[in-house]
Amino acid sequence: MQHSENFDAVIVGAGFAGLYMLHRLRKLGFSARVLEAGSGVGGTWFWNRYPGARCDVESMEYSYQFSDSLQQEWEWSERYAGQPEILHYANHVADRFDLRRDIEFDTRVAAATFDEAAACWRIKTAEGAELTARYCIMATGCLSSANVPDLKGLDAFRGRWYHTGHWPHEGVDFSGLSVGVIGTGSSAIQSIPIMAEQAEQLYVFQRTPNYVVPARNAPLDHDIQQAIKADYAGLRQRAKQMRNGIQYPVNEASALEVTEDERRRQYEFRWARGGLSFLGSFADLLINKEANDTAGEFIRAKIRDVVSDPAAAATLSPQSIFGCKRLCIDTHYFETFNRPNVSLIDVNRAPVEGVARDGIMAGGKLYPVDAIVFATGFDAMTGTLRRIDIRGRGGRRLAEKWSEGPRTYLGLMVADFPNLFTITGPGSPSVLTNMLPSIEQHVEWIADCMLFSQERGRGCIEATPEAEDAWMVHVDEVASATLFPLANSWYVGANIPGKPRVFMPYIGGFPRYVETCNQIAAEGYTGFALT
Ligand code: N01
Repeated sequence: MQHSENFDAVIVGAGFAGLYMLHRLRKLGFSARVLEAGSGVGGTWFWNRYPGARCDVESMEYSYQFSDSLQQEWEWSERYAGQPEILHYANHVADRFDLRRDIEFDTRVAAATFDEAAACWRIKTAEGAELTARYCIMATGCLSSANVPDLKGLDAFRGRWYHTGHWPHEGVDFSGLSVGVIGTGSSAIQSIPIMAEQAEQLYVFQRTPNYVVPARNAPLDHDIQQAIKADYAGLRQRAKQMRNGIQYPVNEASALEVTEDERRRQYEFRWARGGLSFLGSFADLLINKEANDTAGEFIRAKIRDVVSDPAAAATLSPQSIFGCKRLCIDTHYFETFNRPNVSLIDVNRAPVEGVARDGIMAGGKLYPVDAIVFATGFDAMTGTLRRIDIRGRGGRRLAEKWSEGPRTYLGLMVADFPNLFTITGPGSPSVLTNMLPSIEQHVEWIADCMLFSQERGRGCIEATPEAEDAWMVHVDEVASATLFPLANSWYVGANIPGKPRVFMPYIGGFPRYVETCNQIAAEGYTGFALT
């Protein structure tokens, strides 16, 4: 890359958000350059190559809709696409729309500084290049900064260790090895059954058990796929009416107003159907604790049915609020704990003390392992943005502004940071929705906003502090009307020691959010100032 190149926009990240942003801006005649830390496109699907990595949103919905020919021509092979297939799709999109020529790979953005005099962003890469751009668009993803616990002794460990979010591209063969997995979130729940088949011995270190429903993954029948494609617009439209942007039947009844038989029938129906539609079993599951408990107890009974050792079943049974952490979907997760080569360690009873040369120390005991897998998640939503040295007006640092938790207007812009956009930023529905439609909605809104600003003299557009304050109050209000903030989830930063406890995504629902964004744009970008 040449030094001091100048663009209308620099886009950080070549995942699904960055790819579409580039395509959209190009079509509107903006010059844009994407900077990507990895050596290929795909973002989360480029990095998360752990065994069993798969999307929990069905393939026909976890895909772009901006191009009808793209969605008509692409054939998905399974109900839920696996990581290799999604990465293949991202590469197909990059080639089909000739995106690579404007993407700089192996380039990590270290700093972005707003130059007030020149009204542009100066973006510095870790490799020493500098670019200037009127707009800086963060397409950095919500789950892209790995959280590796600071374990004493890890440096001296004689084996190899891995994080699920930075899995070696050549894969890992655990055959004949003793392996320790730390964490039991979505990534662990997908990878543990596969690692258990390979490894000689698998130790699973669990801090918090999770609610898990079966995925019921299966090959995607060609005729079913064709039938969906015949009315793809209809499916997309129905999905957009859903709170989380994913289409499934929602039962409007209260879990407490039906008979016990009817309640069980409804849960069994969802359990057999598989996937996230379990969340649609009853209308009050996520707002009424008593209703919520009925779903929790249904899943705990399923765990007791599957796991033959009652003590292990009890340890695997979550007591937390159902659905207020990301619901996990599995293929044979609980069954795996019936295998003779799998041991479950409850770190609440036997805290992990550190890593010794030959294994993991927990509860005063050495668990001998040849490899450690950290399935310990991410510094979600804010981690990546805070790690880049972003400075706005008056040299104000974003990390400092967000020291008590993220503050944005609509999850799209931050007051004092003109012409800086965050795709699916905190304060937007993002991780509570199907990410693909949320990304598309943001990309299109941002592109329109840039056009609006340009047509009025190519100045700066920025969120006003008042609009940001009011939006933050609203984000907090809608979250407080649900049970979500009560759960110790990464939505509130509970997984990262010292992270301020703030419910970060917007939980008012995708349709309401989209309507708000559209209305604000139609009114001439209320709450934004052209400067
Ligand atoms: O991470 P997580 P993930 N000592 O944060 C534990 C998406 N995703 O990578 O719950 C011991 O969920 C931690 O314990 P606790 C999806 O949105 C989607 O699995 O904090 N344990 C937890 O058990 C998902 O929600 C898909 O008490 C420690 C685990 O590590 C998000 O990514 C697949 C620990 C981390 O779970 C993140 O999922 C995969 C410590 N020091 C991911 N620190 C699908 O689409 C953390 N833990 C299916």
